[in-house]
Amino acid sequence: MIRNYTAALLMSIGAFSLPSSEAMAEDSGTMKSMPSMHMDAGAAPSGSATAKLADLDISGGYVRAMLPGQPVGGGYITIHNTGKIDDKLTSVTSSAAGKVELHEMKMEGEIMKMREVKGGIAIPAGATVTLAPSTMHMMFRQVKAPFKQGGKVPVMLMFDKAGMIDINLPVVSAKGN
Ligand SMILES: [Cu+2]
Repeated sequence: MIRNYTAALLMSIGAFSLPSSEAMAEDSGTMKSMPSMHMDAGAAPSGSATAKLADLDISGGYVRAMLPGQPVGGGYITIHNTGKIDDKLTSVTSSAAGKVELHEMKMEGEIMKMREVKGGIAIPAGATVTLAPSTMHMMFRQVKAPFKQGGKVPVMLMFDKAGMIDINLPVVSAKGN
C-alpha cells in the first residue's frame, strides 16, 4: 500500500513533465490508480449524497479531496433499482470538470488498473450497483479547481430509462472519510 501510494504520487508529479496529464492517461489506456482510489472500499462516509429518481434510489454519493499534483478526481455512488425495468447509467457530467468518465478497477497481478467502462454501467431491475474505490468510480478530468474537503461537486447523472438528475456530491478527505 505504501509503495503503491509512493508510485502513484511520483507518477502524478511526473505528469508535469508530460505535455499533459490527460495525454498520459489516454495513451496508456490503463494507468495505475491514483492514491486515493485504491483504498479498501468501506461504507460511504457520513453526509454522503442521496436522491430519488423514478425507480432509482441513489445514495452514498461523494468525491474525495485531491492531493497536490493529482491530475484527476474520483467520485463514488450507489444506485438501487427498485423497479422492474433494467436501466443504465449512461453518462455523468459536471460543471466542476471538463469531462467525467465511468471507470472500473481491475487487479492485474499486484497492480490495480483502471479502464473506462464503454457504453455505461448497467443498473439491472432489482439490483444495487455500487461505485466504490475497489470496483468502479466516476473519474473527473480537466478539473477546474482541485476538490477540497468540505466542498461540493455538482454532477448530473444520466440514465437510459429514468432520465437525468442533478446531485451535489460532498468532498470528503483524500482518504475517503
Ligand atoms: Cu479512473
